Amino acid sequence: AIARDDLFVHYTLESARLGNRPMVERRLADLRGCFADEAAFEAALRQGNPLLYSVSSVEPAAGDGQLHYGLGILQPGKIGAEYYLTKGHLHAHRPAAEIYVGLAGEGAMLLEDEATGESRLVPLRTHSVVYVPGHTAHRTVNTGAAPLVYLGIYPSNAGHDYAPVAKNNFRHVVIERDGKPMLVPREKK
Ligand code: S6P
Ligand code: ZN
Repeated sequence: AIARDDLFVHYTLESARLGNRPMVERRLADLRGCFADEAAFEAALRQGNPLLYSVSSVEPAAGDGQLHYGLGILQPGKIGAEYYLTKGHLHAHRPAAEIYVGLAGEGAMLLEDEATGESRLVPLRTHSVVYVPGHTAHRTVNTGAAPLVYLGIYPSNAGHDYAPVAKNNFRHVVIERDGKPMLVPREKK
């Protein structure tokens, strides 16, 4: 049977931690290559190596039909004009979809269809749910001034594949223009 503390898990929005599960932390230095403005990235890194996001996960059981979930907290900030973001990934099991529930803060999900390259920017905020289809690279961005807290629920066999995003990044970037988030094509290097 599934352990009792996997049947009921408490969290707070302040710590954004699921029970006592370990927090995986991603700092600025871990995001090398993700941001469009490399000079701004290196300049920011010379000032320090702040925590950008952390995720704690609950994995009650593996196997067909089972679910895992993770609670993420992404800090507000920008590198150049580009909002703080998560690395982004495809699921190793490509058909695996995911549900994101916004719990606090204001942000968006950048979705990119692996087959067509079509990009979409979908708001992620309190009282909203985002459906991430299978075969879709997904990255979370914080477009607000407060931490963005969200829950991601996914099939236990989804897995992470970071390699395609590490190699090609996303085709679009989410930047602030005139105080508002905007999706623009990434400039070719
Ligand atoms: C897992 C889910 C999230 C992310 C988290 C961190 O399928 O999409 O829990 O892992 O938002 O992002 P990333 O891209 O660093 O794993
Ligand atoms: Zn995912």
